[in-house]
Amino acid sequence: MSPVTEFANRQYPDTVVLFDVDGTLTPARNFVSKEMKDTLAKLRTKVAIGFVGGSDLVKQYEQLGSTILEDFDFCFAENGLTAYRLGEKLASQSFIEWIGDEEYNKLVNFVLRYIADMDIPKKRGTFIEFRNGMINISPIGRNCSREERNEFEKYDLARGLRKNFVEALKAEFSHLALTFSIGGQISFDVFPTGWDKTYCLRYLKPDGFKKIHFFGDKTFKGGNDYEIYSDPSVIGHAVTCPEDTIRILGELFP
Ligand code: M1P
Repeated sequence: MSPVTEFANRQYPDTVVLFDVDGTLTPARNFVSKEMKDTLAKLRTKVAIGFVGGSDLVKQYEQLGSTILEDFDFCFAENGLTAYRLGEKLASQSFIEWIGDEEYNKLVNFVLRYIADMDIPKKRGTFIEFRNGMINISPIGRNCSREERNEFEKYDLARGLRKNFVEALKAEFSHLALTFSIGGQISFDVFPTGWDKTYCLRYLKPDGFKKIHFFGDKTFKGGNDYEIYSDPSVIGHAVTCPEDTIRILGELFP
């Protein structure tokens, strides 16, 4: 079946709407609401839909539900470095193959030393999460509790801990084309420059969509939605929360 036919039953077959996850479809690292699920199901009768999150697929299953591969036409985890179209996995690249073990080890050693020297009230576990298309670094550690996560976010906002960490990494690894992106509450992502959310756009090309909408909450410069939001081929929508997403969708696709 040709790609065009696969979306021909939608009201606007040449349109795809992509969503960031945290802060756009769900509250940060939290669950999707019934209202959002119903809104997306209705939207899918009109256009093709997809999500593009910085997190890995496991977290997106947790937040968006166990049927994401059936509920979305396109599922893009880790900015699209893990990609599915109509439930089928698409070919991808990997961070470790790109960077190589030698440089990767230097990066890990620097990060762990830096965190060891950080004077912060709480440290938990999983300071580096190794993913397919990126690594995720968290000074408090990814397996902190929700309460600890909220506390850390406030503590960091007042002190710029992650900002300084990123500056130190940029200086130390200036010979590598790496991007450091603060997309959530307790961590930042590290990936090759160009492997931001615009990476997923290559997977939309074969379907020949004429309109690509993107909704995100971190659309400001330095936010992890900035590049895709400002891409010339994309119609960007900046939102403040999931309710805002629903409101704008209601105006665009009544
Ligand atoms: O989707 C935004 C970010 O969500 C998580 O961030 P944090 O745990 O810091 O709130 C992470 O999965 C991160 O990779 C992702 O960019």
